[in-house]
Amino acid sequence: MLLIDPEIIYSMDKKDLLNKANYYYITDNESNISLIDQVQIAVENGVKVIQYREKTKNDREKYEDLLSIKDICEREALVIVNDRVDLALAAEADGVHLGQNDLPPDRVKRFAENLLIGVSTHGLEQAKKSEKEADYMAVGPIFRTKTKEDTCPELGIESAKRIAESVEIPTAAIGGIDEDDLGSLAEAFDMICAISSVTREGELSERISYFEEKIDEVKRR
Ligand code: 3NM
Repeated sequence: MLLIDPEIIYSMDKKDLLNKANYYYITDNESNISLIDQVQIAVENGVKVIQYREKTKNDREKYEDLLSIKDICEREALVIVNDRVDLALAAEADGVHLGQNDLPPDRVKRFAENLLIGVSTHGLEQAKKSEKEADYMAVGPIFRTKTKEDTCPELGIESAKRIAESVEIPTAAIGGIDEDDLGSLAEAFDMICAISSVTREGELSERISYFEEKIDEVKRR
């Protein structure tokens, strides 16, 4: 009998979820809804990838949040930890998302081989490099964002789309995106991430399901 290591099967499931993802949800401290409730609402509305981004809590609180988030996601959505490889490993999350000043992705892959690795990229050169080292990449900022400080210059839609079309791994557009941009961006990007225009405007479940469905509709065309 051929026995397949459950870790290998799970890693196939992870890639499968990544490939199905449309709207990429990042938790928002500035929402009036708790992070855990945000995740619950996102998963109920079909989101397949959740990034835990939390800048105020201590490590123990973050670890405990991650355990709760994993329970909610239960293999229906990926749990990706922003920046912190140690927290991702401790909580047995699905992946880690690394910025250009975080640990190098090729190094992380060597000691954390089961983690999916996402990388933030801000131009073509970084994207071409990350393509060889990461499982997916974010490309941004597309527009000016108020959510993150010290971002790189805005890429604009056309230049960001050219970057997405020139790499082979899944891509997520990020930075200042609202619903008017979904039609154009989803022609080139696999995933779209918008924080403030979803979490701080209107009813969260309606906003998420609108983004999820709109991106899916454009990708199916
Ligand atoms: N990373 P909003 S822009 C977390 O360019 C993050 O890498 C960015 O938030 C990058 O949708 C950004 O509210 C914030 O503009 C995105």
